[in-house]
Amino acid sequence: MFRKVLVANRGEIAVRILRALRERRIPGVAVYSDADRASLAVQLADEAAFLGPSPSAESYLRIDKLIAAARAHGADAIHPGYGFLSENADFAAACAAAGITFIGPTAAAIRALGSKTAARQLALAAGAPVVPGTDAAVATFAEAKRIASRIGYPVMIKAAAGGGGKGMRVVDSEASLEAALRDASSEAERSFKSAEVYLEKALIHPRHVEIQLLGDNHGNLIHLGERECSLQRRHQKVIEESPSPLSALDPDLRHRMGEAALKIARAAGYSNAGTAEFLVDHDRNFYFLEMNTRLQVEHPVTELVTSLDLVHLQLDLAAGAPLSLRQQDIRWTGHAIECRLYAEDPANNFFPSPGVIERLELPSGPGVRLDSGVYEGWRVPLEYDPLLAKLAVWAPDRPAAIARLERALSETVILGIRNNIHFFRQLLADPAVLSGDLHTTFLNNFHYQDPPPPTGEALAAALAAYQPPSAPLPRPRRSAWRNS
Ligand code: MV4
Repeated sequence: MFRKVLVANRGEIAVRILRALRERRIPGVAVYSDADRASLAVQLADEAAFLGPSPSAESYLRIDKLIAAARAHGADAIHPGYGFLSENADFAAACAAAGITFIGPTAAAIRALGSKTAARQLALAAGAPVVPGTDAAVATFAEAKRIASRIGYPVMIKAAAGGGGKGMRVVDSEASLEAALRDASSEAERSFKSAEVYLEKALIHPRHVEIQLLGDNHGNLIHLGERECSLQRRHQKVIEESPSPLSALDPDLRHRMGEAALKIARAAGYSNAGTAEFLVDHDRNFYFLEMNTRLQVEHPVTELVTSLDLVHLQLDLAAGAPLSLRQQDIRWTGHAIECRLYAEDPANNFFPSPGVIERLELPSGPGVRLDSGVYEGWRVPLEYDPLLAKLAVWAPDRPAAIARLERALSETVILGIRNNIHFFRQLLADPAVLSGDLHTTFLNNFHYQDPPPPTGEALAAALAAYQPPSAPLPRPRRSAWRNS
């Protein structure tokens, strides 16, 4: 096992990984930028390394500084978390070159899956279903026209180097194909420094279902079932759950998607944790979209239904241990749902709302799991994604899980910054969400309303209960989990 592990990330995921390291009695090194000097991760870590100024480009995205910090602290492995450099093949390669274990797949596997067209070809060759479309980037308008009329409109133009919706266009008819190709291609060039685009048949109101994978360095691969992530806003996931409500209708779906995901992972020589993303249509046909070569934000819902710890498993696998679990050992129990608590203003187009958390009451009780990266008095920096915490619940079935999540949200208080708690409370009351009839464009037509201000008795009670925050910052540094 590793001597010491550097966590090349920030926020709740850095805390999540440091917790696993502490449980393994492996010293953990946090990293921080100027804005994160007093972060929860820094407080909880055994050691901490300063990276530089707050902008990510000068701190969390600097491969050279991260490798130097790992060396200086004697870390023999780096966990990249999600986002930042987690899917950067050059970072994985730089770690390997420095004799540091990158806790994730090999640089070669990351590279092979990084191009969406290459990943499509790999899936096709492996016999997994992909959306009808082109096998490679389209070179000319004439070619695009031919392919589009073969697969039928509407078609979707996507960036080969993309992902996450950038450079994507839906085209309803040939008349708008040429302009859309030009737009998508120049957006792709600007965003990914590659103008390559390809075509797929556009699915109408698809669901987004993904399969969690685990592989060792000895060719063994298993899947841990699915997560449904159809509730998204502008390609940002809002709620994730496992199992997918579809599994209730079609118990065999998990098995078939799992097998498809495993074929793709085998073909890519995949190891460690990863996720195969699929679109699912109204007839429950599924199509491979892309592979995420990292631990995902929503991994807790899989952990809750499988009773496994993905970060512990990542550590074992990265250290070279053979998979300790066989596919037939995996059992799924109950239902888990997660929502992402953000410093953002749902009444103002979800605009980020950085600032000081004046008061923080987080929920607990049966079946509640909180992965938080913040504390009362913490200033949410404006430089990064304003995710505060993930609230995940487990219950025996989906209705009970939704009720539990509502209960937990009702216990949650975040003052000082705008946040999306009330948005979730409204969303969970929506009949479509309650019935599980979800799709990726659902939130385009969901209209949030701020709650009315409290009046009368409620206001009087709130005022009576209110205690102004007592000079909160900075909180005394915790000495490695012992409360000071
Ligand atoms: C699609 C699609 C419909 N048809 N592809 C969006 C992000 C990128 N990873 C793939 N995306 C989509 N690809 C075809 N052929 C609809 C989407 C899509 C979507 C996918 C997953 C989650 C949320 C989404 C929201 C809008 C569109």
